[in-house]
Amino acid sequence: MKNNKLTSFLTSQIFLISIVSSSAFAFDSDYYVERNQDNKVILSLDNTENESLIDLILMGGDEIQGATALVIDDGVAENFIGDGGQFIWLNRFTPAPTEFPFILEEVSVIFGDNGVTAGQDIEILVYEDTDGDGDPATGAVLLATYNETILTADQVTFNVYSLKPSVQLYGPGDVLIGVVNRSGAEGTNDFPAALDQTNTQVRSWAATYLVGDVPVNPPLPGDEQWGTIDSFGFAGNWIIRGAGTQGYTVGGTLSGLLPGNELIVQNNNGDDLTLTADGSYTFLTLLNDNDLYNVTVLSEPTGPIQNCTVSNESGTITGVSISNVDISCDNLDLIFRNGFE
Ligand SMILES: [Ca+2]
Ligand SMILES: [Ca+2]
Repeated sequence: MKNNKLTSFLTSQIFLISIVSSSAFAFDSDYYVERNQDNKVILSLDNTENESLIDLILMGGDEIQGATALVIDDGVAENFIGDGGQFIWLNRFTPAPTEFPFILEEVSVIFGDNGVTAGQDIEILVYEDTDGDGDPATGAVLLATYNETILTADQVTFNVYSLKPSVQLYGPGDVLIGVVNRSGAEGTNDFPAALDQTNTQVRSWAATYLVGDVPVNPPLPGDEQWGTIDSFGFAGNWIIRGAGTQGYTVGGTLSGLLPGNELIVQNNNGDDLTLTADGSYTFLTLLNDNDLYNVTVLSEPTGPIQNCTVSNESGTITGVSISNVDISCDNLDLIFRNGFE
C-alpha cells in the first residue's frame, strides 16, 4: 500500500474520475497522487485484492492553454532497447487535422541507464509524413534535426529539450519524432531507448543503416533493419513525446498588381514573401497566439512603378489566423498618362 501523498497543487485542481467498469476490481478508498517529472499528474488506485496498481495519467500541472501534447506512452518504461551501435528510435503521432498548423516546441525523452550516461550525444529528428498511409517508410520528409546531449539517464526522468528553432507543421498528417544515440558506435553495449510495454500503440519504429552509424539527415526507412519495435519482438511504445501549440497564419488579398510586376512584402521585418499576381497570399512563418504582426512592403513593383498600400497592417493574434491584411497597388503609370498625355 502506498502512503497517501497529497501535495499542494491539488488545492487548485479538480479531477473528475469515473470508473467505467469496476466489476473486475475492488478499489479501496486509498489513493495516491503525484506530479511526475513531465508535469503530468499520476493518480494510482490501489487494488486491495492483489495489491496491483492501476495508474491513470492525467494532463495537469502547468499545461499551456491550447497546447497539443504528442504522447503515445504511459510514462513508465518496462524495457530498454539497444542495437550495439547507432540506431533511430522513432514515434509516429497523428494530431487531429484541426490542430494544424502546429508549432512543435519541445521534445521529451526517457533514457535507459545501461551503458548510457549524462553528457552523451544524441540527435533529435523531426519528420512530417502527410501521405495519410500511416507508414513512415513512405513520404516522410525530414524537417529539422537537433544535436543535444543526454541530461539524465536513470530510466525514469524525462529529458526535456526545447527546440530552437521550433518546427512548423502544416499537416494534416503524421508527425514523426526520432532519437539517435550519436555516442553509440559499432559494438557499443548501450540500451538507451526506453520502451513502455504496458499497451502497444504500434506507433514506434526502429531503423539501422548498412553504413553502420546513422547517416547525417537520415532517410526513412533504414536500409538495414526497419520496422515497428513490435516486429522485433518488443511490443510497446518508445518514451518520446512532443509538445507544442497551435500556429496561426497572417495574410490577406492583393489587388491592382499589373501583369508581369511583382512586390516583396514582410511580416515583422522578415519572412519575405514575393507576390507576383493578385489574389490571396499567406506568410509562411507561423505565429503563436498573442504574437504581434506587422505587414510592410519591402520593395514595390518597378516594371512599371506601382505604389502599394497595406490596410489592417498590424495587430495581435487572438486565437484566429489573420486574413484581412489587404494590399492594394495603384497604377501610377496610368495616372501619369491620363494626366499628362
Ligand atoms: Ca507515409
Ligand atoms: Ca508502461
